[in-house]
Amino acid sequence: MRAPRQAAAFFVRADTIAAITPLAAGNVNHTWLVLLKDGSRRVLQRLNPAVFPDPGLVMDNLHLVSSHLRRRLEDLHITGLEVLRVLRAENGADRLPDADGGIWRMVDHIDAGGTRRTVDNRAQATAIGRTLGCFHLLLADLDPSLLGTPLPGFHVTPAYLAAYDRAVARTAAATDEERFCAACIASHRSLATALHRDGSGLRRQVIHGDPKVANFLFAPGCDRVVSLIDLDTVAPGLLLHDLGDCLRSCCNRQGEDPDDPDRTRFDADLFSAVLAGYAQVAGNLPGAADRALLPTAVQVITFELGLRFFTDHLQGNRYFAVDRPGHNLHRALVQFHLLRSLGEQRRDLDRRCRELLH
Ligand code: GN1
Ligand code: MG
Repeated sequence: MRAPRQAAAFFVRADTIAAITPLAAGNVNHTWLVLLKDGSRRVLQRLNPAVFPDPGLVMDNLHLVSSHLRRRLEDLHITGLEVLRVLRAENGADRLPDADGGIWRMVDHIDAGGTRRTVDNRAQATAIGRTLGCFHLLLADLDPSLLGTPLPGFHVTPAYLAAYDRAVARTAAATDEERFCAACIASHRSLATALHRDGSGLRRQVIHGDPKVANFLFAPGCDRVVSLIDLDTVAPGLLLHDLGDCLRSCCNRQGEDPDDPDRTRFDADLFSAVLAGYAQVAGNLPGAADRALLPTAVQVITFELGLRFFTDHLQGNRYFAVDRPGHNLHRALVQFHLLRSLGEQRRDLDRRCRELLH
């Protein structure tokens, strides 16, 4: 793997670079902030080849979706939302391959925005809901068959469950925390197929694939969203995958890596706030089948992410980057406590959903 400075120098002249610092961004790719001598900023990323088998396809999807979004924003005269812009080297290339199959790319830094790890209030939750609604609405007319599949098996919950079954057969749960995760999986197995029934009537279109809180950029000091970033997982999928994931993330006030996983709760008021924002913008995009299964979808995606973290823990942390031993187990515990809290509030969430989406 190249050094970041060498990769950055492929996209911008080496003598224009002032500093390169790591950005604590995602769980799978590496990201750096590149400061240029003229004061402007760029974002340098290396796509992890162990996760994305065909990074070129990720780039093609990114171009297709970002240009569609820009065109639609212009057509509809929507202002205030920025779309990620891929930068090209002097020779026109948008990617620099590494020998191991990974690729480097550079994107514009959206100066108007900063990330948050958690949602702190209803206004932020509503702003996120509105932005996701807008994103879905803008992509509703993009032919999904034009996009490749960046991550085979992504959001195929039964396949994650099968992978867990294989992993646990080799490395059985040994500690109390591992046994808690295994028991939680055993009692929620039926969730794996809840969104995977043929002829379900659920809406399919191009979706974001990873609309967690940290991927919404907020204007500094206020509760306005300026961009939805991280378009590596854009692909054909269910509207409910995005809604489920966004709600899973937004309604967990402690975030995905708190000190005390046992205290993780699903916040029903934030659920209403996200849905209210979404309904304002994209109210009639979800059909009757989507609306009926929405609270289930939040449970499915929470279960799925818990499974993914726990399986990765059992397999020796091959997929998600970890900071410390037990990190993926800790992350899995958070999702399973969230799942328990969701189950306890299920009837209330159904009622809120019926009131807000109709
Ligand atoms: C990963 O890499 P990042 O942080 O954008 C993962 C998502 C998970 C998320 C949980 C490609 O996203 O599916 O929901 O972690 N992305 C991939 O934080 O697997
Ligand atoms: Mg991501």
